[in-house]
Parts: sequence; structure tokens; C-alpha cells
Amino acid sequence: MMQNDLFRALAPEMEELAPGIVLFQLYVDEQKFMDVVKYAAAEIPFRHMVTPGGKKINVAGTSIGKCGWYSDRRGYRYEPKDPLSGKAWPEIPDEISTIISDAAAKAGFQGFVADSCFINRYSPGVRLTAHIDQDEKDFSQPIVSVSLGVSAIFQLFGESRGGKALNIPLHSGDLLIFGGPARRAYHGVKKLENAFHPLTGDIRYNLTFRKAL
Ligand code: MD3
Ligand code: FE
Repeated sequence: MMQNDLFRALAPEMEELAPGIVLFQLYVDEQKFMDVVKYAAAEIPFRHMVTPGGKKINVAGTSIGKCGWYSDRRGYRYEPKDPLSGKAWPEIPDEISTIISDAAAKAGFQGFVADSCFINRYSPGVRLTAHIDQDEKDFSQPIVSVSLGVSAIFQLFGESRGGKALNIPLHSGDLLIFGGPARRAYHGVKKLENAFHPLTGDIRYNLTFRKAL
């Protein structure tokens, strides 16, 4: 038996960590989601975007879905096509969409259907500074996150950037749902440790499934 199967058998399927935050440990088939990352990057490679203020974003990103999150000097937004290549983002595979909708429903978000998936790529030493996700139309819709590869510490703040964070370690195969009151919270990811994972080497990927439009 794989070690992950053993943990999966011992751990509860899902756990509410705070209001609106539901963790499914080792929930997804990592290889299946790694194939999604490869499929996405083969079509539209990872790139470092810039903030509207002109700062380089150290986490590299790409998207799949009807629209993709994009940032440059013109602002943060969802784009129907990749502005760099002019190509439409690849579709979210139906099988993946169903896995995400099913998990959301288990957590109490019936009817969630993602129209966008932003994929983050973290190299060693890269962190994601605290921010709010506010470029989506409907904040009553949750965001579903899937982590792959090297583990990281996710930090959840409250309504402001400072103060004490709830630290949530995220491991490869974990699925995390943010909805309800947690949807507008500040959050970030601590500096990625230099570590090795058989699936990704020294990299961490995170896929965030959203209903943006
Ligand atoms: C909490 N990504 O792409 S995923 C992002 O691990 C982002 O790459 C992180 O924050 C990552 O915007 C965290 C989990 C997540 C996603 C959306 C949230 C947490 C959230 C929205 C509201 C509150
Ligand atoms: Fe975020």
C-alpha cells in the first residue's frame, strides 16, 4: 500500500479549520493534476507577470478555463485570451471540473462550477505576499485550491494584512476550500523551503479553481 493511501485511510476526509475553510487532506490524484499542469504549460507557458505598480511577481503563473487571471501595468483582471500570445486559455477538462465541483458540494457549496483555474508555480525561496482575491464577480462563490509537490505553509490573516495568522501546512494532494466569511480574508504563502518532491523536484504548484465571471 502506498504511504498516502495509509494516511488517507487514517485521516478524516474533510475538516473545517475555521468558518468557511474546509481542508481535504491528500484528496486528489496527484498525477492527474500534474498532467493538468503540464497540459496548461504546454499550451501557455508559466510567466512572471507584473503588478499594476510595475513590480515583478515572483510566483510564476498560467491559466486554464474560459478566462485567466492576468496582471500588468493596466491592472488586475480576468482575460478571455492570453494577452501575451493572443491564444485562448486551454479548457478545464470535464473530469477535473467534476472533481472540484464534487468537493465543493461536500463542503456545502452546491452548484459551484469553476470557469477559471489559475496555476501558481513556486521555486525555492519564493513567497506569496498577503493579499485578498477580489477580481472575481461573485464573492458568495468559493475558491478551491489544490497543492502539488513541495509542501508550503499557507497563512490566513483576517480582514487586515497584519496580526496573527492561522498557519496551515499544505501538502501535495491536499484540496482546500475557501468560502463564506473566509472568502474576503487576507492570505499568503510563506517562503518555499528548499526541498525535494518526487512529483515536481524542488517546485510547488497550486491550482486555484474560481468562478470569476
Ligand atoms: C483564502 N494562492 O492564487 S491557495 C492565489 O497557495 C493564492 O498559491 C495561494 O492565494 C497558493 O490567489 C493560496 C488558497 C487560497 C485561494 C484563494 C483564497 C486561499 C484563499 C481566497 C480567499 C481566502
Ligand atoms: Fe489568493
